Amino acid sequence: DLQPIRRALLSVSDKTGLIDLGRALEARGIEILSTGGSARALRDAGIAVRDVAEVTGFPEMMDGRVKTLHPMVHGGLLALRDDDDHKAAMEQHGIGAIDLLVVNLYPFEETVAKGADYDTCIENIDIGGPAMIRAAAKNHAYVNVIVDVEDYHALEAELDAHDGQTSLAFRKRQAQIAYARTAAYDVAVSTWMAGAIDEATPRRRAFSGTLAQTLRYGENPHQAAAFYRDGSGRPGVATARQLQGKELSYNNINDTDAAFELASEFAPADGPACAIIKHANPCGVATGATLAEAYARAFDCDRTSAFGGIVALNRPLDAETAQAITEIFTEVVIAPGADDAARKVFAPKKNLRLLVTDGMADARASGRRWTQVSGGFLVQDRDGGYVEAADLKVVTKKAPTPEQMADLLFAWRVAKYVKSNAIVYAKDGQTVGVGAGQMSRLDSALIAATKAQRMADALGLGESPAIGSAVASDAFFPFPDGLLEAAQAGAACVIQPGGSMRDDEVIAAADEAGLAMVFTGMRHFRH
Ligand code: 93A
Repeated sequence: DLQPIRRALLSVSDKTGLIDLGRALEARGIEILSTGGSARALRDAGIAVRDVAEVTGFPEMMDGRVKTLHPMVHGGLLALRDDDDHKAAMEQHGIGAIDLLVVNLYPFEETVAKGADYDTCIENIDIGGPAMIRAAAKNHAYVNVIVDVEDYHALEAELDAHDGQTSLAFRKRQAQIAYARTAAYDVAVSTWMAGAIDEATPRRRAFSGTLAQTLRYGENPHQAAAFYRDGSGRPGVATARQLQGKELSYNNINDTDAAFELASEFAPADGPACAIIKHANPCGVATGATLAEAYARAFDCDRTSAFGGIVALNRPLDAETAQAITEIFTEVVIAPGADDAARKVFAPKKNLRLLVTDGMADARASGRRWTQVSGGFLVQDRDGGYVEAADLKVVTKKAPTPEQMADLLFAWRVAKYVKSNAIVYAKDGQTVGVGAGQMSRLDSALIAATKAQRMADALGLGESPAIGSAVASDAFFPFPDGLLEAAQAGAACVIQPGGSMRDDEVIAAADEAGLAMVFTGMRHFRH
């Protein structure tokens, strides 16, 4: 299974680590072939290199579009070393075996991310690189292929371990990585093209990811799991830096995502906001004059459920907020930064995970979300839906006051992140009762009212905070019952999409109960 390396071809866009690798190969007496820029870099460092152009007998041409696409290269990568026909062909055409291929591709993904124009993106589609990678990976019985700078050291360690040779197991693993790379590369190209031609539902669609972390287990301990990055670079749990705490679990990641996305609904410029998530649902969301106040108010909504929760903030964590958070058991805190004083407060809490992001996510950004079903998957635009006061239609005799309008919009934004059927009571920029995930909207309304009563009991309030509150429903009330339950709980105003066959009945019930009600014309199902 061991194969020696006598000749290598190095062709890399990212020159990181190239010189060290070149030296290590040269020291082993390996002949090095290389393309234009890579050859120059190696030569400048005093490493002996042969130009691929000399091997092929063709100059690099057409702006480099054709440099390695030649039988002298591909024959050297693909030939079966032990096959008489292949050996004869190599001899007849003077093709030398290439035992090691080190390639990293034109930076297509980075070029797109930089917002480059169409032609620049096209020019950054690497053709020769993937062709060589796929050829070398196919012939892994003999050939090594390395596509990640990260794996240069692994290659050197492998050569050290096997007296200058590589094992089949190593070559196979690298071949698998190589095909994942070329596949992901083409996914990036295809996804970019779908965007460029403005096609949301292309006939064929591919996804790819890069391993961020293998997880100890999935949703339950008997399920294996891993966490992948999609390469979009969007601020969030996948790209956050973990500053302290235990390894994130599958459920942590899922909940942290929900928490951060919800906190991102509140622009930092509009003031501090905090969301606390349990089992992917908000158990408290609030704004405040300070971040610590926002946290305290979010916590007050449902102190019981907040235990072991995930906290997301829309501003960098400060010491006062950090102090308050450490007073109960919290799994994860995610924020767009944390100052030194806050980090000091957290430091002794070894298990508490602190994640910092590069800013907040754009709540209205486009993008796609996908979910698997047996035998397929569903793809949809992410829910970037957003309403402002001007979009709302008052449908009752009573119109909401400006304060009520603010609470309606607040409750609505939170409801978007509550599993359907979602009912959210809110007052003064604070959730006071959340009903999530019930099969009947009436049950969600009842649960939210019960939660509000529990909040009153826990805080020793004289009356339910739902009294005088705004209530949001993620989808229309199909019957007046859910709405009447909200009125019964004390809600003074209602925000809901409208659009039910019985809207007239629901509006009449609202008028009768003395409620102000607005329609958004937009639904926020979340399943
Ligand atoms: O333009 S290409 O698609 N045509 C080729 O024949 C080719 N061969 C290698 N791009 C090609 N490459 C790529 O050039 C490699 O994948 C690598 O990313 C880059 C290295 O070029 P240089 O050594 O000139 O910096």
